Amino acid sequence: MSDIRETLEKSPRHISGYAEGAFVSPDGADIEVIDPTTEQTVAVLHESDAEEVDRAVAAARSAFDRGPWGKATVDIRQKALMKIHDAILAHLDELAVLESINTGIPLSQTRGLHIPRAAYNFRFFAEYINQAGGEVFTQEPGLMSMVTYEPIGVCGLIGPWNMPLGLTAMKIAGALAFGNCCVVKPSELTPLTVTRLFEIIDGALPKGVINLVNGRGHVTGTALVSHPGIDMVSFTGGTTTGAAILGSLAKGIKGSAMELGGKSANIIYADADFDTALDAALLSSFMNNGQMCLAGSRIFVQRPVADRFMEAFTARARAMKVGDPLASGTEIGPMINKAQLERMERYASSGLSEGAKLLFGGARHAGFNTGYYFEPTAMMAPDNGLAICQEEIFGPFAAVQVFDDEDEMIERANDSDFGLVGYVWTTDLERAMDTAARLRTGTVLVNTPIVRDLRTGFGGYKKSGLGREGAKGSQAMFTEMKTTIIAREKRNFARLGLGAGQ
Ligand code: TXE
Repeated sequence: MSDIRETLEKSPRHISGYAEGAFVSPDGADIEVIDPTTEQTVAVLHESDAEEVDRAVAAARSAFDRGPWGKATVDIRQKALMKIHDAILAHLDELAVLESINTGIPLSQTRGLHIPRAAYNFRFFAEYINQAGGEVFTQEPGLMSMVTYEPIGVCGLIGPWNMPLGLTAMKIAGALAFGNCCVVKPSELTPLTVTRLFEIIDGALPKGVINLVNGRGHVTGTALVSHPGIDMVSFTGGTTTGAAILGSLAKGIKGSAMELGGKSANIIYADADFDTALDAALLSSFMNNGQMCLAGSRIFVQRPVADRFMEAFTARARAMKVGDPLASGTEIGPMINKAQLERMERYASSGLSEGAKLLFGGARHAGFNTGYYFEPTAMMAPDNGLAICQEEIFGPFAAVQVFDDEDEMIERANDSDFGLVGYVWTTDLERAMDTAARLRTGTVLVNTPIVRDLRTGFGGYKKSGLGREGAKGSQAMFTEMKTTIIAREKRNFARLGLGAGQ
């Protein structure tokens, strides 16, 4: 495993773009891609500038407007999607190591979850399009109203750095499944696996159907979202960036799907199965190095079990193995970059200055000479108004609040700009159903940590986003709904111009 890292350090990979079925070497700025564990350069990204973006969009536009993909049979699209699925699994080990090197996420998670999930996205949509159809309404005699779903056209797909291949694959699979062509832009921090995907699927699709641009948000990203040749943008990333992209899309009246931030409540009632709720609280706060939009890191625990929870949560978190993401047994790796590490420090000091009590952690990890390591951290917050309870921290940082009254707690849980996920732990079915119904979030998970069932929609209320990813949600995102009304027999309707009384 670490020989891949050694090779990359000796000879950093060159990250470029892909358009019209071939790799291109853009003339834009060269940007170093850093391994957050070693702080060494593992790749040099040749940035796609506006001209390069234009070329990629033109390739997608031409493939959509004149190529075979939009009209390809379901069978052809299924075979292509399954080819990509198989290619990812055939490169599972390599992609997982690359992902761990680039993101700092432990190999057990990239190999066990992220890369298999990236592959599964393609299989899921290959199977889904076999069953997906339209609707026909025949309520009025002689009239038939047909609703069909047509590809939207050219999709700009912008991915984040916290699960680079898995989340971007979700967008690519959905866009292709419904007959679209696309231009993909991974995060400039983590371009390794998405770019590698383009290499391993080279030739699997007609030219121009899928294109790649690499670069920073304010250069490549803005050129892509403001390009008149795209029809929609599917974006996963921060809420502020999402708002900027929406502003740009509004000018061209373009569609969008936005998967943005979260600050999800994890509610532990006193009657919950304590040990399972504890296991899940650790996972929801610290998996993926805590860098998850769906982290359940705003923990509400009911008073009768609060002390017991705090004690056990602290002991288990302190025992977690922080280390090199490639080393076996590592449970938490470094933050994605120095900026994110400094952001953690800022939240630690803002929490304390606003009156939170430190349970554990709270500082840079002292045990490493290199790498952006932050200690797994939790603070007990006196109320929900603190910045650590309101803002998405995006790191291994939990904010715990104690509650007595159920109604008052639900009010606090909903007192958030975000509304992505809510977690509920109770053995009382009525309480579970009631809490689930009252949480203003796109997904509620009862007595389970996160489960992503692609047949359901995933997305957020409020500033957590627009639209849903998954089966019907992705269909809505990547298609235009067309209504065709057909008169099957001659109909009577008002006849103008025949003189009064006719
Ligand atoms: O993400 P950005 P950043 C949150 C998290 C994190 C914060 C900032 O709180 O700390 O966002 O992270 C591209 N036009 N999440 O700065 O900026 C960019 O190049 C077009 C939550 O890394 O949102 C990258 O490909 N594109 C989250 C992508 O947007 C632009 C995942 C995400 O970058 C652009 C990641 C622009 N103007 C961060 N500016 C989640 N919900 O899972 C940037 N980009």
